[in-house]
Amino acid sequence: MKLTAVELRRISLPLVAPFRTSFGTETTKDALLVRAVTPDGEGWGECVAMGAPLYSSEYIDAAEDVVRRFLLPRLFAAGDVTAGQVAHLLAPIKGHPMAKAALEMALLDAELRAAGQSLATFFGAVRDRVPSGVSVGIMDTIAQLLDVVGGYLAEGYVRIKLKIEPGWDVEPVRAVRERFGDELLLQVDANTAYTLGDARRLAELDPFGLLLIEQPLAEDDLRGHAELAKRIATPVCLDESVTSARAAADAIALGACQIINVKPGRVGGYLEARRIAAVAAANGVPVWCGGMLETGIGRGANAALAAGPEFTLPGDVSASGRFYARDITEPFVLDDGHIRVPTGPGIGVDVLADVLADVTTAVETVRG
Ligand code: OSB
Ligand code: MG
Repeated sequence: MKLTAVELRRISLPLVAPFRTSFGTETTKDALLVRAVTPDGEGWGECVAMGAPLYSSEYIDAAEDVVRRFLLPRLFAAGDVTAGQVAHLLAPIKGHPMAKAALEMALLDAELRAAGQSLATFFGAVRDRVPSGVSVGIMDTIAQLLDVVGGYLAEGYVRIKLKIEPGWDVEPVRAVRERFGDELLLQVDANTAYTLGDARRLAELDPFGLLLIEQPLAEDDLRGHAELAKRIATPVCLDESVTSARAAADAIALGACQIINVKPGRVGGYLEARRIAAVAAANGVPVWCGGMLETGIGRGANAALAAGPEFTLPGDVSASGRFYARDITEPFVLDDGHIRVPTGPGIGVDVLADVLADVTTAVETVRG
């Protein structure tokens, strides 16, 4: 496809409640949307970089800058470009996977829309709805946590993930297990907040039968995760560390993870995310689809990814209402604890022009 122009749009959406993790508290979601314009139609991409480089080294202003100054010129210079070529064309630019992912996503959406094929079909989806888990932030009190978890369970979420950090780990897990029982699918996510020296503390989670502990140690600490995995009974799942299919293969070979959280933005796009799922499946490692507080655009694409055969665990693909009172697409809603996978061409969601206009803080069109 010939990329004629790309619209770069910044939006700001208020969150329904603050979302606190070990790395910070979010109250609004700022996102960079990219709209690829081609003679054969348009496509949307969402950059999941956050406002500050706290989850990973990327942040939204840097993503926009690298898109404008370094990535788009290479795509425009390529003439005809397919989504499958984007990663290769952009590889000389180091890093910035979330920025690259947004561009690849927009081209993939445009291609599939033009071809009349859904992203889910393209990914080889084996289900038309995906089980929905929810990521629960760190709270001020255990009582508040129990209220919030109870509310999500009443809504129908099939799996609960508690954000943890030193000082908010064993007690909240114990309280949730005591209140909601041993059958509840429960896991925790530390976002790198621990060190190997905390192994004994983390082993205190063993009796609670957690599905997994996500990214307890630093992003670059594969050896530490492998050692930790020997010292605790809870399966270790990696998020931040899995930056590519090669990193996934390394982590598996080292024994650093028994489960992988696949996030397209973190690994440079949905195509690399599919390769990670393939590497994991070939090694018998279960995967699930993570989230980055996506708007309906990224949420729809994540639902399609999670419909792939390798995604055997419930992911962080929640209803839009988990984060947003008003989304920029028709909201994804819970249907008996599941999210329906879009069936329309491309990502299969339509952007609501009036909402989009309301939440836009800046927009610019870059021409090739
Ligand atoms: O570590 O999975 C994470 C949100 C932002 C950054 C990192 C993470 C998260 C979540 C929320 O846990 C997932 C979601 O529902 O979008
Ligand atoms: Mg995580």
